[in-house]
Amino acid sequence: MTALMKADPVIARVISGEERRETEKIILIASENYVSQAVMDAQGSILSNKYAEGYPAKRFYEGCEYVDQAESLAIERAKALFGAEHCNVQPLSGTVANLAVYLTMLKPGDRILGMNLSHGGHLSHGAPASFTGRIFESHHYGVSRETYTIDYDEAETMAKRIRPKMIVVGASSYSRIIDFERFRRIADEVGALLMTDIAHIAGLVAAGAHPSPVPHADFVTSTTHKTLRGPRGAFILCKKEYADLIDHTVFPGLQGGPFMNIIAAKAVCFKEASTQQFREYGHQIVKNAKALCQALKAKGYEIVTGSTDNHLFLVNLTNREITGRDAARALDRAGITLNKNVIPFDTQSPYVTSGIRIGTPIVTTRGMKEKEMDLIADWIDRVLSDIENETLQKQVADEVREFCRGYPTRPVVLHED
Ligand code: DSN
Repeated sequence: MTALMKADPVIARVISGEERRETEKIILIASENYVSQAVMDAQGSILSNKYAEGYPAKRFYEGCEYVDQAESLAIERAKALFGAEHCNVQPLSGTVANLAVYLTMLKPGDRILGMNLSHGGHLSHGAPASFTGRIFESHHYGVSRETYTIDYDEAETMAKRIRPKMIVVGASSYSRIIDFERFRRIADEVGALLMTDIAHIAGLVAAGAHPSPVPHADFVTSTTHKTLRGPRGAFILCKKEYADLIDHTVFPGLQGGPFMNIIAAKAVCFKEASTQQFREYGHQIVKNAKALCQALKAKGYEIVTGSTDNHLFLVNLTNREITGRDAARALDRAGITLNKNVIPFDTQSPYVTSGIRIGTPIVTTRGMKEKEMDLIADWIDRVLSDIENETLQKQVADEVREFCRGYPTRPVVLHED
């Protein structure tokens, strides 16, 4: 950062501060990850200088011979990694990717059926606060009150009653395997299209640690920066028959010039995710989530759905008489960063919440395994058992800082060719 330190020391200090935070704290935010130096090198490269509206070999600018190679590689690697017929790697974010699918296949006012945001779904799946909930007539399935797992029977009954044009499947705070095959059957029964948003679990799918929706869904959208451990951005997978339509919606429909540096970094990410080392990483994320979940359960914490099958779980703090907001703030002061989260049927507002969401992608990237999850559970429990005690929070923060020294923040990826 020598040049930046000279040119803009204030921003250089912001970046150093963030680097220290990421190094000294245990980050359990389920949607974040720490990328490799190779991904950062591509992201921070001169490819950011290039305009390349269009697609490889069909650009509106000259001089695209190198960025064409980057985009073609990203597309081919993503198709191979997920076994898909077509891939568009230009969407700048997961919400834009979802919007591109909707705008390709739906008209304003069409009915969509997605997972309830407060049960673990996503804003862009038709939530009232999102434009997707305003443009379309959106309906929501959710989880059962008894098990807190997706109520597939309810989803089927709703689909038969509502006859949606598209069923949207995917979640940002749901801890169990999603049965994509069952949703395909429901979609077929009512003649609906099926879109699955695997932003959270894409890395697990790539690693074979969660079933893939690709054989079942008409469209699969995802971000690249969560469990997949790539740059911030997104992509769309679809059947060949929709390829031209999707590409045309992304550009020129929704976006202008694609970020070619980010597309190159996506190519690096897809290459890294196709290694045996990444497959082991994906499985270890799940083992760590299960271990942390069990350790907290053994200390009397109530886990939504009782356990986890993926990279995250929710803790219901109602029986501890603390809110998610207070728990998340106290833990952050103690060097453990996570987010407050509504639990299904929560009586608290989304700003307060009754729960916290815990995810293991980052601690796994740093090389932590099951035994470290026990230590993390102990620190969480000590802080939450005496939530007003700021001296204790400082003491835990010191212990966490010391502990974190042993775990690097950059994954060292062994490329296999
Ligand atoms: N904001 C992301 C998350 O934390 O789950 C979803 O987009």
